[in-house]
Amino acid sequence: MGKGFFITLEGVEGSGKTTQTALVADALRAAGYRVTVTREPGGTRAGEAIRAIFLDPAVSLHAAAELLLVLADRAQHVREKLKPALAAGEIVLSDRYSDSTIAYQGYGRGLDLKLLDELNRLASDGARPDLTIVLDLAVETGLERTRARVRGDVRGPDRFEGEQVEFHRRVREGFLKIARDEPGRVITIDATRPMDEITARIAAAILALVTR
Ligand code: T5A
Repeated sequence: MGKGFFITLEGVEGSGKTTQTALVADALRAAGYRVTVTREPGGTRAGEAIRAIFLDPAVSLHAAAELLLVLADRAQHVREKLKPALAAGEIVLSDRYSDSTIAYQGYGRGLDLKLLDELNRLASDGARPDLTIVLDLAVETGLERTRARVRGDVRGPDRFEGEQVEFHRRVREGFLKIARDEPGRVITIDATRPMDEITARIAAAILALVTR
């Protein structure tokens, strides 16, 4: 049983993480790798239940309650899904992880960054990404993409999509700061490029890591 690789995709709303997670997983599987695709919040039965509350625009949450919900999701996700898949030697692709907590609850909501580091440590039980891709674009472009999707859908905007543009700008700055601080782990990619070009860049970065 070999050690797996843990890859996270991060970015603002509508930056293409979900699209790219699926496309990259297909590319890696076609190349013969075993891949687990997961997401936060979600990824486990408990996590999907938490996600429903977390995103519901009709549910009002204090910033501290929001934080503790997403950490509960992570604590379960890591132990039930992430670590077993990594122990089985798989490549795990997660659509969001702990950097989202720093960006949204830290930079977005203004919670203390040191406290968030401590709590992330508890929730993640030492599971740190080997590689993180930040898909970056202007928040207005990302929000417009999600609005276009909402228009063709029965559901309305979720609790975060309904936030002010200033909130999303702080979140974006948070992701860019994380990327500047940890260049050895984080790669930033222009999320306005064509989808196939982005997939190729992410897949190449992952293959470079796993064949090192
Ligand atoms: N959250 C999460 C926290 O606050 N703290 C945390 O710790 C964590 C883990 C999750 C929410 O929870 C918050 C952050 C989030 O607000 P979610 O539904 O998972 O909610 O939200 P997002 O992750 O933002 O998901 P979205 O679906 O809104 O955005 P994606 O996944 O980035 O974008 P995607 O792939 O769905 O694409 C959006 C649209 O753009 C098109 C797609 O076809 C799609 O229509 N698109 C492109 N168009 C042109 N060019 C490209 N390159 C394109 N790529 C995709």
